Amino acid sequence: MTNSTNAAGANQTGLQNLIPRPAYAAPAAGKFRLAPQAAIRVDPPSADLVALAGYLADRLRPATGYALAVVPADQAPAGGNILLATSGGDPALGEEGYELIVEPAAVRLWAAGPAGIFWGIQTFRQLLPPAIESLQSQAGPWEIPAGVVRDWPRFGWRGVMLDVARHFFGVEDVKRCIDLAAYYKLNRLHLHLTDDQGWRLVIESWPELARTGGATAVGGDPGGYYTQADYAELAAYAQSRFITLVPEIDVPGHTNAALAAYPELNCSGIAPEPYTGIEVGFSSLCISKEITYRFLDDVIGEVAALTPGPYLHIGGDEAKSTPPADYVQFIERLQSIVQARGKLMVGWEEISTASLLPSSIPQAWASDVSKKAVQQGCKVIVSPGNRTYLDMMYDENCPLGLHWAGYVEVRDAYDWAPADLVPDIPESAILGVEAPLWSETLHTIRDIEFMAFPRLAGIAEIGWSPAAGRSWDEYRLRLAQHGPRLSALGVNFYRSPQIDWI
Ligand code: TNX
Repeated sequence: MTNSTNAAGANQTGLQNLIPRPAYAAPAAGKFRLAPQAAIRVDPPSADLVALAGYLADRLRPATGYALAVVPADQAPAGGNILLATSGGDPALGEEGYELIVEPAAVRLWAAGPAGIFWGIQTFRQLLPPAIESLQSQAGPWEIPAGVVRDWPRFGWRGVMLDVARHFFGVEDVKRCIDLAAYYKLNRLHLHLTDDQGWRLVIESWPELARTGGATAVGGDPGGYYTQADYAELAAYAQSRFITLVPEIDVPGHTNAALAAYPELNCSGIAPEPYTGIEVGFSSLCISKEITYRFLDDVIGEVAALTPGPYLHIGGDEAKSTPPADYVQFIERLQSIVQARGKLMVGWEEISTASLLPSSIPQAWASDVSKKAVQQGCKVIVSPGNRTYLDMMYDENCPLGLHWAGYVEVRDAYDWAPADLVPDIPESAILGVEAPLWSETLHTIRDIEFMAFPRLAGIAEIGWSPAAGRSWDEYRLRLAQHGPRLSALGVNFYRSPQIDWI
């Protein structure tokens, strides 16, 4: 950011407290005050922009109590109003970039397309006082400091993963995760839908997967599953927040729930007991049986048809009960199935030992094996366990989480660079970052919030913001200012002792 300091005690304008830190921001003199009669002008009055204006109005109405009418730009003056415009947006800012100009007289938000407008709206929300996020009416004034933000993302993949298999989380919980992710400009929600302990999506051609496989969860807790209508609703909700849903069907390991539902998927022909522990690596689909591939084609076919986004994650991790040669053959055959269903295959880093299409995407989490995929022309998602795993305990007193990858305090999750992980994986081979939240120890949305926040905000910044000009020392000051925002959003966040919360 230019013309601004961010030292403790300096005059903190809203522009200096944005997370993710924008590519460019410059303060100007004066303030814009949102007034009761303000309107949201759209140019052009397309369905996309009218929907985005409605989304913005919905965010602002509860706290302000203002009507915030949505009107075509040519039917209301600029003065006192907020403009959302794709006509005249600068294509150089890219599909997700935007320009926000705040002047005392008006607010103008431009982008080449709707995604940029959506991310610009998140910036605008963060410039308003934290109380704007309250669902109860609050006293204003609703002022924001004047200035200019020109902003675009560093990486195209800015993800968060939720494990709904170890414990199940319903549609409303997932929608809340989507909304909170969007606030920090994340654009991928990876849903880990299947594992040893539960199968969470109805597959019409194999109904016992959800019926039997969905009944269990870790610790004997209640299971659950999404109907296909639930799943479609989540995908559409994510899309309305410019987040692409990435479904994961984890094979060939992590499959006890499927193997328990269908004995014929086992090499022995005998179904195992349902599993509610938290060990990994003991289950495998039967690589040598043809029915395994009919099963996969049916499952992948239904999931692909339900999924609007281009990606389908096939897991592939910790297949310790699948011999390595079988594993490679299996992944290569599965890659053809995913490709035939029109999707790009994503898999955990272990898939890198197979022969991959350059469009297949490994997700690095524990080793440097993904460099084998980079050598094949693939791009990688980085999710290092000791930095991005939101299920790692913050410290030894953390009431939730695991610690096999170490304790991950807020600084650990923020103070690293994707290109520094593996020398053979340069930034040009990195698609982006993702923070997985595994749910062995989590039961409620409050638990999810506690583990995700505030670490997820830091991961989001690594995904969005240029490296130049940001550092832990200044980030921790910005993050401190987000305490009241997270509180107003009702988020049960971890009050890390590394942050001087205001
Ligand atoms: C490793 S990361 C796993 C998951 C566990 C997680 C717990 C990865 C691809 N596999 O099965 O839930 O550790 O932190």
